Amino acid sequence: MNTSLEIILPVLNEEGIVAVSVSVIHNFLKDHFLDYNWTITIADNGSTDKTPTISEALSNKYDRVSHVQIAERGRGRALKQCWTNSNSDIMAYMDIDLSTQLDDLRPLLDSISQNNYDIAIGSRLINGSIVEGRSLKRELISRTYNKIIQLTFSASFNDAQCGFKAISRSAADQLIPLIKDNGWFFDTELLIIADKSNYRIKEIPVRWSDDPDTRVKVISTALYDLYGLARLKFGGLKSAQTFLKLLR
Ligand SMILES: Nc1nc2c(ncn2[C@@H]2O[C@H](COP(=O)(O)OP(=O)(O)O)[C@@H](O)[C@H]2O)c(=O)[nH]1
Ligand SMILES: [Mg+2]
Repeated sequence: MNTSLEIILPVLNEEGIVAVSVSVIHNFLKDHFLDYNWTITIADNGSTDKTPTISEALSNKYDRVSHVQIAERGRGRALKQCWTNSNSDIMAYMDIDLSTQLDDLRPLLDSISQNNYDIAIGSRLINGSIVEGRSLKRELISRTYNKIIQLTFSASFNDAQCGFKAISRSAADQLIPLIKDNGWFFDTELLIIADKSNYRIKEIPVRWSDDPDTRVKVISTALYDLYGLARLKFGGLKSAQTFLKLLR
């Protein structure tokens, strides 16, 4: 039986690109992912433009596309809710601006379905990755942030923040209830707790072409991320690990 797969597309005020991107992703999956039983979910929380109306129209146009509307903002909140409600064997998400080339989806998903990894993440910071158009400011903040994670938590992964990730059903069931953050720190929190609790994380080098149109407030997000790391270091990680030990 084919592995079931749900791809979540988190969106916030993306009326300019959501229709084109969904159509590109839909056609790509139709052509190249016959061996997966895939669906696409557009997850919107907080859009004030025409994104909800366009997303609803897309869910009517394509059988395998659906649209969920979540009351409060936060990309982490959207992923948590969708991953928790999903019935699929694998859940993935990607940024709607398609910064990561879709060709990188195959190794991401197969590492979970074929090679028994729990989580697979796109990485812009390992050998083999190609990054175009990223500003010096984003590049420096990203490298420094990931270095801090490695030094503080001896993490085995190199890029916590790439918007291109997948997780197995069982890992999501165990890990998602432990993730406190509902915003941008969600990814880092998930990865650190998983890594330190010996879940298997596969890092896939990606080809990333940066879209300068961003929802991220870079400086305040970086400060908030540091606060999140401190929260994990001074208690949060330990309590999550204790809980997981009881569970496994
Ligand atoms: N559902 C949801 N999606 C969001 C939110 N904030 C950002 N996104 C989406 O997250 C993805 C990455 O955002 P983007 O601004 O491209 O981040 P960047 O590439 O790091 O600058 C895009 O698909 C956004 O529409 C949010 O609060 N809720
Ligand atoms: Mg982007």
